[in-house]
Amino acid sequence: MSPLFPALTEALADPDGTAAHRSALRFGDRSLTYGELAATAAALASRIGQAERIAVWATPTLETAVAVVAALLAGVPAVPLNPKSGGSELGHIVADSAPTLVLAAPGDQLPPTLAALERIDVDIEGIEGEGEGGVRVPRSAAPPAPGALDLAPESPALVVYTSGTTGPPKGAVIPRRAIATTLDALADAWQWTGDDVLVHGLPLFHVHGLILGILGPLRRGGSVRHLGRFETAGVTRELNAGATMLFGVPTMYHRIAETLPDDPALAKALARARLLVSGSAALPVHDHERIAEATGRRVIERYGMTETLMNTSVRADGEPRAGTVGVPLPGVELRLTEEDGTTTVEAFDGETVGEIQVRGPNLFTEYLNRPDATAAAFTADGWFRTGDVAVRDPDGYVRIVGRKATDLIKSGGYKIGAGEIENALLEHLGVREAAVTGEPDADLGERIVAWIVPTDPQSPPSAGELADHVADRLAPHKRPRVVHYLDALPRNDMGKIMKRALAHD
Ligand code: MCA
Ligand code: AMP
Repeated sequence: MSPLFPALTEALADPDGTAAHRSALRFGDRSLTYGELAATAAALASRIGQAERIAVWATPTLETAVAVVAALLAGVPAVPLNPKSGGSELGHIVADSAPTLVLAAPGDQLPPTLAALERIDVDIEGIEGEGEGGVRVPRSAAPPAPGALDLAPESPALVVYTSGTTGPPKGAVIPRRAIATTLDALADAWQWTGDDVLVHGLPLFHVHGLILGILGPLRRGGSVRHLGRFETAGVTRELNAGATMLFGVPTMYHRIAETLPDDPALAKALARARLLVSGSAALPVHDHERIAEATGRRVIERYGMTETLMNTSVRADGEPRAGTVGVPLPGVELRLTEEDGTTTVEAFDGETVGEIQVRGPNLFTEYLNRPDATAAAFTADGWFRTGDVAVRDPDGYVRIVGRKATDLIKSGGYKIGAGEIENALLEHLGVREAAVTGEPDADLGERIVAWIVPTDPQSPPSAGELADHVADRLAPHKRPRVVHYLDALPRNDMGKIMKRALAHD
């Protein structure tokens, strides 16, 4: 397989060449050229050595990007950890993925769950600089292990944890082949080149922010400017300072749409961008239209999943169409199937619904330690069942209209399983019974709603207490935003909770 990052390989081979001086990563006022990134990551890669698997404390910082690149150079699979993960979620991920060491920025406080792991600090200050624009020389650059840049395509690159409907998150094992394939398919669809400068403020422990948002520009030999946290002012600043592309989840574009009427500078900046891309959840047509009206630019959507990386996209040279996720990317086979999961829907009529199933080199290999779940995710003939339900327009554009599992909630672009929140709520002594649903939310897409039967109806735990309880155990984005108190949950004759009855209360 050719190297994952040709520009890094070139910079390693010729540290004084032009490629080495190109900008690679910038987070706030800290940045690295390809030469600096190659040297820093190579030095770190040599310290990772032969570890079987490593964890990365994935704060939205330069250190995280360097750590992941180092792991890829070393050929060691990396598990990005959400630094806001609560105790039980982190405990599960660490026990399941069994990393031998953790990479973190110097000074980061790591929780006790990680205390048993060897820690390596990602030392970017080890680069001594001549200041802005000058040539900086790493103190301890060591060449990567021979062949490390050229590993077997099937070898695992990342293990990314993703929620299911019940139980704790599962680790999707993503091979190098899938990363290279998906990024090259996006390059084709978006005419994405090394001249592009991407801006975003996405978290770095998921596919969107990490694989598309960091590894994407690096594979192209281009650069990325990360905002640290999403803010419309940062988007304006970077697009005015040469950024050409913006990636975001619908919540971010919704906030942009809300801000635009009072912020002409933001409208002007967005109008200059080459490409505005939304993904991870559906961007409502109303937000599409507000942005188009204020900026003259159309946001394009792409559709992906942790297990499949990217499946479809509106192409840069295609017709943007709000409410659709475009056409299958090069190399991706996509079909719709009927309820039985195997009979294919042949219609391209914008009406006939079916489950999206995909096949192709963009897919993950397996769920770590979960052969049962891996087997269940594929049909007998090797198609991955996405669980997303869609129709296809006559020209092949895919329109997602829903999903099979009502117990999966997409909030702020994060996929969240109702079951894991219910389990966390049930660990609260004041909770006798719990059910969790998602309801529409203009900002988050869906908000998490908890339906609680308190142990003591006279003194139920407050909504804030339950939100904190979930945030502490799982992660803040999984906390319920609304809590309803009931005397009993509606159940059918089999004793199963009838969530549809709840949602319509
Ligand atoms: C509030 N906070 C709390 C609590 N209440 N913390 C602890 N306990 C509490 N009870 C804190 C939060 O941690 C947060 O802190 C702040 O208050 C605001 O909270 P929240 O409203 O939840 O966050 P937000 O600022 O509104 O976040 C919106 C967001 C975020 C920025 C859009 O949802 C986001 O980054 N989403 C991206 C998700 C994503 O990347 N998904 C891709 C999955 P603080 O402000 O300090 O954080 S990959 C995927 O889906 C596929 C492959 C694909 O297609 O892309
Ligand atoms: P995750 O498992 O967090 O990777 O989320 C994957 C899911 O996000 C998909 O199965 C879809 O339901 C949803 N998704 C991603 N992109 C889009 C999009 N552009 N429109 C609608 N849903 C999307």
